[in-house]
Amino acid sequence: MEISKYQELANSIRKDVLTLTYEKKAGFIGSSFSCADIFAVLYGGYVRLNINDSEDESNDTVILSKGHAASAWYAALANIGALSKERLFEEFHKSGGRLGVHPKRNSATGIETSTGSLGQGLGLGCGAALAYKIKKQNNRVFVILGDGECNEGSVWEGFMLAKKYKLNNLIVFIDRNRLQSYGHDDEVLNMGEMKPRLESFGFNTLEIDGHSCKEIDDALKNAVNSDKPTAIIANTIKGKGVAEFEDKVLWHYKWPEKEHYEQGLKELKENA
Ligand SMILES: Cc1ncc(C[n+]2csc(CCOP(=O)(O)OP(=O)(O)O)c2C)c(N)n1
Repeated sequence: MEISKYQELANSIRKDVLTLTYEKKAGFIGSSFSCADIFAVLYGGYVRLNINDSEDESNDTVILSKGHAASAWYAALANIGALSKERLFEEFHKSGGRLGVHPKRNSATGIETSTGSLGQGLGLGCGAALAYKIKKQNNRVFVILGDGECNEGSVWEGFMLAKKYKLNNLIVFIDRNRLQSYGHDDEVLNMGEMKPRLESFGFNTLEIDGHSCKEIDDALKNAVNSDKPTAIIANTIKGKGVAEFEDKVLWHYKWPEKEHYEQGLKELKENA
């Protein structure tokens, strides 16, 4: 896909997330905007998914380990036709519905793993990648981690395991927005320089601007040809795309009011 198409897709994802969080008064807008460009390039160009068959053996596995950003995942799936927009807007955060604020296994085509409790996704991803190796299938596994999530020890067990089993079919994004739910990294628990750490864990490690679709695309081109597991440190801004939401701890939790919604749509339209 052309870079401009990825950018259009990212913009549509943000618009849908904005509308969802405004209408439903639910979801995590800052966290979802942070990884919108990553989702756009993944689904625009790399994830092999039969949108008509969630059981298709050739489907790749995507795990949103920072599960609270599910609205961005649903919006990405809706924008590639794997989930209808009607269902997206009808069922998100609806009592009895399956499109929860955190992703639930088998709730939509392409969602194989429930997440929400941080620190679980990489271990699950390693298991899936190892299973594909054992079954001699060439499917890939994409895991999206939060950087605050990387404070969890279980994440580092996953990084160790990936090297041991030579999981070059595993591609991990770290959404490095340096803001968690209670403050910035340096106020909570700073991960410091992640690149040398990940290299020392045996990863093909790339560091990019996580809002540049071109850099995300280049990193994925590199990753799919790597003989090692790949970690992509994507430097991002939480809430990226609407000035009011950017890099503010409040917008981890807050839902847009009418004025934020209208201003947000205006800015997203201007950037389209
Ligand atoms: C095990 C666990 N502990 C705490 C939480 C509550 N929680 C939800 S989001 C969040 C912050 C996550 O920060 P980060 O991983 O940096 O993701 P971001 O939203 O900034 O992209 C926390 C602590 C959780 N979901 N799971």
